[in-house]
Amino acid sequence: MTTHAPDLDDPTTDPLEVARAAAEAIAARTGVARHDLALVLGSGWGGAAELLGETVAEVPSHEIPGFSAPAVEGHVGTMRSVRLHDGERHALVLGSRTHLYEGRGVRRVVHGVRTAAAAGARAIVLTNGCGGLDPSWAPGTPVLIRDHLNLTATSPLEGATFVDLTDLYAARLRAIAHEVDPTLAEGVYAQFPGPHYETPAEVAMAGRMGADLVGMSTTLEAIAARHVGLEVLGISLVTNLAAGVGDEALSHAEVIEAGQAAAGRISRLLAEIVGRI
Ligand code: 8IG
Repeated sequence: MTTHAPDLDDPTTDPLEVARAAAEAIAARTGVARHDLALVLGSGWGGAAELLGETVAEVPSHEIPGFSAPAVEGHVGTMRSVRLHDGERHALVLGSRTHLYEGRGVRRVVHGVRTAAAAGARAIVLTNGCGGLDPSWAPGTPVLIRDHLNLTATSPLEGATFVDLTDLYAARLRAIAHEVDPTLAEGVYAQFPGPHYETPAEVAMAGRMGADLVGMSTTLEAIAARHVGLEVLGISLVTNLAAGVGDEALSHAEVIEAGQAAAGRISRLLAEIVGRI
């Protein structure tokens, strides 16, 4: 608990006002007045920010207005300010996210993204762990998000807020990622509400609709990011074959293992991409 920030759950509160309060608290707590870009670390990505630069401050997220404590094992409930290797820019690393399935409302789900923009970020890297539909993507394969299917039946935007989502996942940033790793695959990410995994029939449906990846995050955050003018890069870590694609049952232990196995590759990938953004 910190300040007298407005209540995010009060429908008469402007969520961007809470984001500004959060950004002020972050500046005060980290001593970094302005963050140039932000990253959200999803399942399996916990250690992937280690090579970005030097951590100059670390703050428990729930001490910043509008943020709540993480609910998922393998997620880290802290945010960090990292000075990048150029010695000038700073990245705000959000070590956890609020998922839609937590039932705390869409405003909480996208609060980190809005806060990043209020803190000065121009670009955001959204990472996640997900299921893959392509059987050639072994657990531990990173895949660039080219586009998405928002299957949550909701939006982070309220009222008549019409936002163009053409090129939501910025072609400029995807080109940088391909430069760093020419072998990176691209795919369409479908967000389901969760928290259960899909049935095999639902995975088959998603595939016919154009999905290559299935998960429980990212699309609402990407929409909110575009709304506040952030450039968006999305990277999924395939931690398991989606239900019915392989023969194995899905488990959260498998998710954590795949993240650990891929740690070196995805850490280098993130650091090199961020260095060029
Ligand atoms: I990690 O197979 C992870 N998150 N919806 N389906 C969905 N979310 C996921 C999956 C998956 N794996």
